[in-house]
Amino acid sequence: MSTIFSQIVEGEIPARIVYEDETTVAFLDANPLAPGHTLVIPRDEYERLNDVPDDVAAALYDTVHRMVPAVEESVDADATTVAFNNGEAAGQEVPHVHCHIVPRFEGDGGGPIHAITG
Ligand code: D5M
Repeated sequence: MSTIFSQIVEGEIPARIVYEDETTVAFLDANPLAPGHTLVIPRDEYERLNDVPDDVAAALYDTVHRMVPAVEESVDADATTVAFNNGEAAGQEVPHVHCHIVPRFEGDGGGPIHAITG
């Protein structure tokens, strides 16, 4: 049974994809904590960060690194919270590694985000 994110990668369910390459895909979170909340995933399904091979981890970081300024610019954010929920006890609901890029705004009252979850 493939994860909901694999179904997005395969085009089986719709998503607002904002970037994709050979190894990674970025799309808007369906339950955003702020406008522009974006998820970055490897195309292949790995449950946890430690399951991700080095080359895929490097590609994932590269995409996050590109997407952070693009996301900030797209919604005129002052900053971003960039985080992984890595494991169920940390609030990971979808067992397919994903990096949250959450736009932050001066005075948004969020403080440091301890748990990023939909
Ligand atoms: O975060 C899982 C995130 O995935 C949560 O913020 C909602 C988002 N989500 C769930 N289903 C979809 C679809 N179909 N499209 C876009 N975004 C989705 P976690 O860290 O696992 O709690």
